[in-house]
Amino acid sequence: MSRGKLVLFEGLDRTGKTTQSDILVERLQPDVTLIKFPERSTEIGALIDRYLKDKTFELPDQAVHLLFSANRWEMAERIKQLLLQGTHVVLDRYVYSGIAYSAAKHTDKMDRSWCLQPDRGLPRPDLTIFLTSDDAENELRAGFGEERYEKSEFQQEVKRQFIEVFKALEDNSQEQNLVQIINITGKSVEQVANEVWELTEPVVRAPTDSKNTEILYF
Ligand code: NYM
Ligand code: MG
Repeated sequence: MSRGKLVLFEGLDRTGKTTQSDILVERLQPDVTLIKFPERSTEIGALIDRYLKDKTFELPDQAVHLLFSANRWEMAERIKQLLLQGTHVVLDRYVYSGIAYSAAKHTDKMDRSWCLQPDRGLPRPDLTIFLTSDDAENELRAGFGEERYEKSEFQQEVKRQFIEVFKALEDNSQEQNLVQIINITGKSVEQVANEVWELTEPVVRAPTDSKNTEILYF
């Protein structure tokens, strides 16, 4: 049996990741599970949720980074088991968000390579779709600004960090085309969903060979 595929949506806040992951999950029914990070329902997730919502709740940047990573690790075994039993897993944010948002803070010594270390060994997506928009379009969307990090200047720095992380990880990888970029500017939800499907269909339909039975890892 071929394993399920791991498909990840990344992007800035309010770029439609959640909408697009919901649509993709509908298309991949019935053997598919959606996992969103941060997974706010665990105890670690509850701390993260409080940190994001309560701007007076302070934690050292390093500690926050490790909490986000720990939150992925507590779901890692579940993700592996789902893939091995042939279920596709769609992720709404993951390792790249972890690195991009933390590195954008420019905390001393906390560069991108520091940020990647705690995530080493996590299952690696077969396809990552980065939803991006022309400058600041995401900030006009409803709800922007409610949580920590949802500030114009910071988002631009996160965007820059995302691009750098993708470049660095692609260069070090044997795999090709693991990261695809969709610019959503001026596109309808349906148009973006169609582009997502064009990228995803070949990946989920890939034949069973060794590349498709073994899980990739960061
Ligand atoms: N975020 C998310 C991080 O800073 N590090 C991470 O590892 C992850 C997964 O959480 N502004 C940030 C990015 C978002 C915030 O995510 C909440 P969402 O998708 O808006 O619920
Ligand atoms: Mg958000």
